[in-house]
Amino acid sequence: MLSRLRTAGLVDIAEKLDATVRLDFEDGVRLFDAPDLLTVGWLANRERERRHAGRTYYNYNIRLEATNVCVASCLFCSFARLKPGDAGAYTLTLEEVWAKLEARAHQPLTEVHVVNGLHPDLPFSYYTELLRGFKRIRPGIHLKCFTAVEIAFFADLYGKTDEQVLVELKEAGLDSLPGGGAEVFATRVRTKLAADKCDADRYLSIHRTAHALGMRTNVTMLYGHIETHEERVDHMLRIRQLQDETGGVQAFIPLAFHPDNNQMRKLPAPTATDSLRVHAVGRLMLDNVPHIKAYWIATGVDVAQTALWFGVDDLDGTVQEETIYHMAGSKTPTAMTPRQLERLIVAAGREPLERDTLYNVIRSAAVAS
Ligand code: V47
Repeated sequence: MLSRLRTAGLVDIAEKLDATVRLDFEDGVRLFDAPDLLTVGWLANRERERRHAGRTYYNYNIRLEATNVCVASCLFCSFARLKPGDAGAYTLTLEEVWAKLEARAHQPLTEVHVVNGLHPDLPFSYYTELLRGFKRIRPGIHLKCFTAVEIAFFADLYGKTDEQVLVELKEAGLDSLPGGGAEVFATRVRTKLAADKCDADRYLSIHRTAHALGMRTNVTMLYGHIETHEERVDHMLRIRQLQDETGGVQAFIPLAFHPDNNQMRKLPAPTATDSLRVHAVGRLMLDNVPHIKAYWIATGVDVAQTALWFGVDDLDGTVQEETIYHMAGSKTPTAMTPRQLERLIVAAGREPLERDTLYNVIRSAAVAS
């Protein structure tokens, strides 16, 4: 391997990793620029195995999107509709959203993941009642709901501080925050793609506050559009900095840009090799974040499975009811059963473990081929 590392120009990075010396900004850019993807992947896999050996996590979850009405006009979004009444706009009643969870009474779900549009007219009680209803239906279920962007929007709309919003949602049953809305932190990209969203500092500050309140969060990065390698590394380093402060980030989730039915449809989707590389560099740069997740709905199932040798130790979960990516052109199934996930993991030579949202192991599967 030494000669391969030498040819790839990555010996010094391998040595730093061996000595547990942190990689810096330039190292990150070099990992993106190095042509030899397999060597980058090999390094990332070493870091993955140091932390998790072959263990690979997934959970039994459901995704619900209560409304797609959204005052923001993010260029990459195919899901949102600006106003109630616009073609395709929907807002479910609380009873309709709860009914979706009730319909899954037979499934041993452990998590509900909710992301909504930024709806201008709903009362705050819609969200608190939504959470309370979920807990009434399934008292033990973990509620991973509302991105930091939604928290900022609620604070501005309802005249509360970010912390007040988080406290009130927590009292109503919120357990953790999903990682959506991070997009790319660099101002150049964020103002072009997602001008209406809260800026990077506020996104990170909301995660900081959530951590101080005892909640865990995930952080994403939308890649494969107009961002540079430098901007990707900058994004990762801002997450690393937050994590040094709080330790509350559970997983980093790169999200592959999907170009269908949105204002960026002229751009191609990222390639498989780019997807593998982003996950691998994420593992290498984010030395303090425990898990790197390949969201199979975004990467595609085959790439997610291959990524288990490129730094990834988590495949999200069963998902079910996904719309954001399928409206943007994802060709994956919208759901996978635990058995399907386990088969994928075993076929990749890894060990499947069903986890809850906080990475407590629920079941270690012995899966037949
Ligand atoms: O923030 C929207 C992205 C995110 C497109 O926390 C798009 O466990 C690609 O955050 N192409 C929402 N991406 C999804 C999300 C998520 C996913 C999986 C796990 C977790 C977690 C969180 O979806 C948005 C945005 O970055 N998105 N449109 C698109 N056309």
